[in-house]
Amino acid sequence: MIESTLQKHALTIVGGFHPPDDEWFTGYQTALMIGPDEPEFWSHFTQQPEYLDGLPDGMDRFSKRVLQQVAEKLGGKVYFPSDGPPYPPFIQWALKSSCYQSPVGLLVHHKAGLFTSFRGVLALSEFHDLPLPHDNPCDSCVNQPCKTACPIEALTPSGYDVAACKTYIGSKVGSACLSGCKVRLSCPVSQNFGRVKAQSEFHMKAFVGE
Ligand code: B12
Repeated sequence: MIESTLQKHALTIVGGFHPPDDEWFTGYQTALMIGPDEPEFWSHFTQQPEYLDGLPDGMDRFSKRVLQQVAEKLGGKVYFPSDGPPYPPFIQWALKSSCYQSPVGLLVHHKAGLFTSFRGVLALSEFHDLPLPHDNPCDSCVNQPCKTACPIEALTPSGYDVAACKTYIGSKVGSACLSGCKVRLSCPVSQNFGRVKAQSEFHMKAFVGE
């Protein structure tokens, strides 16, 4: 029922966990990490008022409207990755929910690969069964192309140089990265995920403009 409600908004359950009784989840027994349902997400989102109005943070505004409605319907609450600073610990939550740390630091997921991302986390008071766990796809990835895919070695196993990445993408020679981060694109799992190029462009433009 939850999955079909989310699918109407081109969203899906990426993973979940049964949370501890901490500052975020007191009174809630289930946490579900919600992400875009690819490849439908982009064509759906671009028909929504938050995209069409051309105002800043359209995807965050869309996520808030839709997931707040879903949370209300289910009697739960929702946290968003952009709620900050200080930011809710999405990375820690993801690591409890079928996501792993890849060789380059980014999160990796068995379906999304390095394109793993979240639109929110739903906190529900009932105990729900969780999606089945999956192995880390990097364990069976022989070539690990992500380690060497960045043309300027800004994102490698030794870390992420955000300033160098932004400067390069903003330059003429680096503008090819605007259609998608080469590291994320190099992941064999990501390549079968169906992330639309226009969506990658949207995120990379937002990233460089920050
Ligand atoms: C701030 C932030 C950033 C900052 C990081 C600043 C820094 N490193 O100094 C900037 C703007 C650079 C950034 C960039 C990106 N980010 Co970011 N980011 C966040 C955010 C909103 C908060 C992180 C935070 O400060 N947490 C609090 C601190 C205390 O915890 P922390 O674990 O130490 O946080 C660190 C990591 O999150 C890391 N980080 C954040 N993003 C990224 C991206 C990469 C490539 C790496 C290696 C590390 C990294 O930087 C944080 C500060 O050191 C999270 C959402 C969330 N609520 O967690 C998303 C998040 C981590 N980012 C995400 C994404 C998708 C990206 C991008 C890849 C997307 C894009 N194209 O815009 C880009 C990278 C560009 C690229 N190569 O494609 C995803 C996860 C991706 C993944 N598979 O792991 C998240 C969860 C957002 C989401 N909606 O799903 N991000």
